[in-house]
Amino acid sequence: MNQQTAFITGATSGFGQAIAHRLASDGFNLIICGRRSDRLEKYSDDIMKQYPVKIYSLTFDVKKKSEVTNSIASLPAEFTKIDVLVNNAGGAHGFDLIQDANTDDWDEMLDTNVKGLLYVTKAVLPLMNESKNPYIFNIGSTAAKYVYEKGNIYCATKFAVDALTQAMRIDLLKKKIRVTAIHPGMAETEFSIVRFKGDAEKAKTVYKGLQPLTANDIADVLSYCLHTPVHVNINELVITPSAQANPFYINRM
Ligand code: NDP
Ligand code: 8X3
Repeated sequence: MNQQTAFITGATSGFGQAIAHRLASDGFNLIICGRRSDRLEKYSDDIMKQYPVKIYSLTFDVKKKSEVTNSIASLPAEFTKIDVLVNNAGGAHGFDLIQDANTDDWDEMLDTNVKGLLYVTKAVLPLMNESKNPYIFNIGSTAAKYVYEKGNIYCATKFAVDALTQAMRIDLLKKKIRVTAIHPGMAETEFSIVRFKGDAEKAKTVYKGLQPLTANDIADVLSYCLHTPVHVNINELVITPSAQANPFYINRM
């Protein structure tokens, strides 16, 4: 089989960065995306030094429909057959009761986690038509399964990702595209730093007294799903640290 290509959003940090490394080690060529182009260039160089793969960086904001469409339309010919789409870009902005929240934070989460995922999917799908093993991963969250205090809009966006994953599995059935939702629990990335608007100390307290998931744990699981036989579709995986049963029960030492 020719070398396959994976398109990964949110590859400048956390899960996306780890998934890029993992899929390069699995032999995939990559299209890595994010807004921080300096990081994309650096990670691209780092990965290509380690693995014999080709990488193309695309800098765009998933919230901006025309940026998404134009960036994907600008891909050079050798990157226009895509096998794997990883919809990972996203995050939480603010941690407030609904009555106290900043509505700009709501827009940021709804536009990124829901509409951004849809814009990217719509633009990438035509490039998956020739793939022999087309696969879409949507990164949800335990917040797609449980609503917790002050999670409100973030949880709503991840419930939407869960619903959209089910919708894609139905609508793309005849195109033979496998679709999997990966729903992680507590994982130490830049997620909490972003949620708490740059307050790294506050972000650290989220993981105090427990061993959180790492980005590599999620990359390993995604790679496992991808390497199951093509007649197998793992619909969803909910993955927490061993010290977390769900958002409400956490065993801190
Ligand atoms: P990070 O903050 O480390 O990474 C987020 C990534 O998303 C970055 O690469 C960022 O790139 C990208 N991104 C964010 N907004 C945009 C945007 N508007 N346009 C383009 N790219 C964007 O967090 P994680 O790796 O933890 O998060 C990845 C996904 O996993 C998110 O969807 C998050 O909700 C989800 N998740 C995280 C969990 C956790 O505990 N860490 C648990 C469950 C789910 P850049 O800023 O360069 O644009
Ligand atoms: C991130 C995990 O627990 O903050 O999606 O919702 S949590």
